[in-house]
Amino acid sequence: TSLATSIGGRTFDNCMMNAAGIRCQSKKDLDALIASNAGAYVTKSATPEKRAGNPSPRMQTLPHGSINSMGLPNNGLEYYLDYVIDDQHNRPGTTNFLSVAGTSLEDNLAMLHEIQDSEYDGFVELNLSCPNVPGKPQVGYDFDRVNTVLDQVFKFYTKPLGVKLPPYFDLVHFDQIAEILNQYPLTFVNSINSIGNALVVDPQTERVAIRPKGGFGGIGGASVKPTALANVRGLALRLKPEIAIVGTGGILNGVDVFEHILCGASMVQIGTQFGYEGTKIFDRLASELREIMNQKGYTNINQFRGKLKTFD
Ligand code: RRO
Repeated sequence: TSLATSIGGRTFDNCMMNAAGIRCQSKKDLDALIASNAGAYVTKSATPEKRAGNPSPRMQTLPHGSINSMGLPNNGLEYYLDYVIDDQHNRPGTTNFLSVAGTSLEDNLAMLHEIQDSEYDGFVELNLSCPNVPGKPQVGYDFDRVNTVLDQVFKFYTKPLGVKLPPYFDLVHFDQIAEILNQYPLTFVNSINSIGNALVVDPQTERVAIRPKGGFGGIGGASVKPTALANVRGLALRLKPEIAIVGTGGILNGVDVFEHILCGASMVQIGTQFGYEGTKIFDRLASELREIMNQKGYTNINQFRGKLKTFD
């Protein structure tokens, strides 16, 4: 039973990996992902320079997931670009994901120019959906802005690129974002980032759960799975077939992975639950997904990817 997948002509021996932000900020974190059974890794979203992020406490465990307002703490683009290029030399033929999240169009273009001019030949995941930088809106909710960003990027960028999107909640928004994305030579889209600007209240202390932004933060984990599946499915039905879908959100077990793939995901990413379990989660998820596939008589994921049934 194979868990292999392919995106943009690159193959991966396992369709599961970490989600950006979780246990991928340091070289030590990334080394652990390389040593694991994950099919690839994505780096913590980078800005041009190192950032400390928001004040703590900035993440809290919840009964059904997590809330965070990390505020883009990262070691700066050069740190991650050096790492992925080194890895490319050490393990030729493997593809990984370098995440970038400029807080302005200028920063995104400057970083992508640097990547374009480098030796790096892996995937870039352009994060258009960070909900947690005070004063900076989520680009993915401003459709004209998404169009402007991609128009500027593809004027010079020729390497494989995908975008990380926020969750959408209206079918008209699926139509509108897909119409824009379909105009560009994107390799993949990744849905979803956390459900932004939620509020968790502790009735005991009568206080919010995290310090930044008065307690407002992004929700991940089990409670976001139906929203994540809707976004994966909604985009799978609307995007041109050359654009692969990376499914992220609410994956705790092999059944969740199976559901994301049924909805159209070619690769899945695990955030909150990977944070809780560490790299051994990839062994557990692989054996759980294999068991489901074996029961159903599937020998590879393409036999059921995107084949979700509806009534009528
Ligand atoms: O660092 C963060 O606060 C963060 C980012 Br960049 C993101 O894209 N999604 C998220 O939940 N947190």
